[in-house]
Amino acid sequence: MEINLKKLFTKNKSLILAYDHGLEHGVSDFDLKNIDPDYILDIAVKGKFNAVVFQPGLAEKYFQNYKRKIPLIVKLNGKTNIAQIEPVSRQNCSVKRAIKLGADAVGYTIYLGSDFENVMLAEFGKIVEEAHNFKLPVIAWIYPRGKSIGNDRSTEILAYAARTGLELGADIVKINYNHDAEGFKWVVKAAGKTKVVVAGGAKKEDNEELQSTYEIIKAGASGLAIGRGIWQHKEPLKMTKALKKIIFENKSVNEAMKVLN
Ligand code: FBP
Repeated sequence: MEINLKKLFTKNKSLILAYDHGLEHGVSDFDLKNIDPDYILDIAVKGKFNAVVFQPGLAEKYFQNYKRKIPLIVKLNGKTNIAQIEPVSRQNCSVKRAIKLGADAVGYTIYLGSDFENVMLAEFGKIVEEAHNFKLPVIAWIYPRGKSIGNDRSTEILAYAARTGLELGADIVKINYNHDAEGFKWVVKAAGKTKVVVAGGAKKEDNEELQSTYEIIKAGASGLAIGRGIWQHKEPLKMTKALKKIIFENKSVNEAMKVLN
């Protein structure tokens, strides 16, 4: 079945604003400004992001005035970082509830290689089936993690993560980048027709952020699903503009840096 990804892409590329950190990391990522979901929605709309990612609670309480202003991706699972156990993240929101909340796509995290990966793989399969019945795109965050995983950023394991997204029917797979610019071409290849977007990670220096983005785009990835690198930035809209130069306009790092200087 062909799933229409048009809403989430511009010229076959995508820049998504992730904001599920309040659950995943707790409030330690936030300051007085970015703890407020309205601040994030304002950036998402003014920056013309391809979508914003929320857990269902934020979607319910903050997104409702933003319907049709910005596409919404509702995360269907999530966990805190408090329990020091093998990583597992169970579904907390149904596809139907996500649709009621205005979702244009749904997301789900799989900790590949965890003792509990079987639970997440099975749950994800059901989500893909249900979401695709509603023609809703599905995004898999696939993070190799847990005691069986040695190096969670090796090119081999990232390619496995990307491939897992394809095998399970994800329309988009969100993975980390390991700064192996050549090797990442293989990672993207492994994802086949599933599109690859990359997580931002902890906020970096501007030129480092732009350089990584340049490399992943050159490797064939479709873009970023970035959080902290934008909303922890002192000028989020300028950073957004700089990233867009690389993602949508194929500009160099130097040209993108001009936006920030
Ligand atoms: P960042 O760009 O801030 O890294 O956000 C991407 C993201 O995947 C979020 O959607 C998610 O909450 C977080 O990273 C997960 O972080 P971790 O790798 O620490 O589990």
